[in-house]
Amino acid sequence: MHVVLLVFVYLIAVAIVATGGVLIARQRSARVRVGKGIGVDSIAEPSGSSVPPPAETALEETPVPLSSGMARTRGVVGAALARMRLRGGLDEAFWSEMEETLLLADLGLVITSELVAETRQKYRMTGLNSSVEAIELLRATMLSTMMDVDRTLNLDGDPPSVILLIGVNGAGKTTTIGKLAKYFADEGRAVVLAAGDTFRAAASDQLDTWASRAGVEIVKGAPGGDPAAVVFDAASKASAKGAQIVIADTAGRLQTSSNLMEELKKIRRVTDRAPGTLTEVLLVIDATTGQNGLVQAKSFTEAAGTTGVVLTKLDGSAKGGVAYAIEKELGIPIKFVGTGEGIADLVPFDPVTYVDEICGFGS
Ligand SMILES: Nc1nc2c(ncn2[C@@H]2O[C@H](COP(=O)(O)OP(=O)(O)OP(=O)(O)O)[C@@H](O)[C@H]2O)c(=O)[nH]1
Ligand SMILES: [Mg+2]
Repeated sequence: MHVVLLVFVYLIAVAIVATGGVLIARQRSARVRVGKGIGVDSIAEPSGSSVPPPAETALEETPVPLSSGMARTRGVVGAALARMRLRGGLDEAFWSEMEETLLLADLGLVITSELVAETRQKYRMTGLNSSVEAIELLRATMLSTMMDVDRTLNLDGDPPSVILLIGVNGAGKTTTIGKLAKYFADEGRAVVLAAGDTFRAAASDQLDTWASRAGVEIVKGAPGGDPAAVVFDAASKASAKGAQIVIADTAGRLQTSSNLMEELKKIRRVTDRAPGTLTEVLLVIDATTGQNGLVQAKSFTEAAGTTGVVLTKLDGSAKGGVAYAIEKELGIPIKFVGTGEGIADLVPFDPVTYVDEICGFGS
């Protein structure tokens, strides 16, 4: 009887220890995923750095590379062009098919026609009749537009460097800010985020969570307050604290809304008067919007002087051709690409990988 009782007590003890372990593990993972909230109105101290780095952090911090992020484009466009390469000789239909295939990547009708015409002209000069040569010339033609572009993020001038993110609703501005903040923080730079989206109620809390995860500071304003004033305050705080970089969020807006585009101009003007230097105005474009991204790029650049594009959600799109269209037509460099929702899923734009995936030379 005593033995049975002892075994029973032992089993209960084992069960308690096991359940406690699971709960502790769950709490740890929740802290890592969500991060600690920052409950200070103006400027908050870094908190993410105190979180121990368990295995999940390492997983989360492995960026999805550009080639994997372009899997959909490769599947639709790259695969078709790779098949065309194997064809051998070519005829008139080959060029129409090349045009139709590139249109699937949403390069746009005009840009696609120009690109195919240019490739075809170069091809005529080879005197060959080979589909391999033709697709290789397409690749070379695309690269000749994209290779010699300066894609470095400008941080020159009096510190802090202010980086402003603009774009339509839901493009990925706030998420990109979180990723950039983490990137700079990992490099050992002091970063202050400016919660310049004072329009949407939950926007500054969302940025707060990213600040916490990246372990950087944040300056917030009153809900409905002046976004330009928030950016000014963040630049002033960064200057006072000796922080090198300010990354400013803005509310999403349609490029057709003239009032909101005027507001962007004001943010720019006020930032120019703030301490530091406005070094980058990054337009965030959702790759799934395809050709509309080109329209957005034109309008936002007229209003706010875009210095570079961040193309987000390329992982969810086969329409990444808009990156080529933007560089070819507007000459605005694509600087970064979003390849996923994780904090590390922001990679520098690499034209060789990009063109290879479109033309079917990718892995
Ligand atoms: N798959 C994928 N999702 C992304 C990427 N970038 C952002 N997202 C998602 O896109 C959604 C919108 O992102 P936000 O950062 O809130 O977009 P926003 O431009 O700040 O939106 P507003 O402030 O409402 O204008 C979120 O669900 C993000 O997780 C990316 O590169 N890949
Ligand atoms: Mg946002």
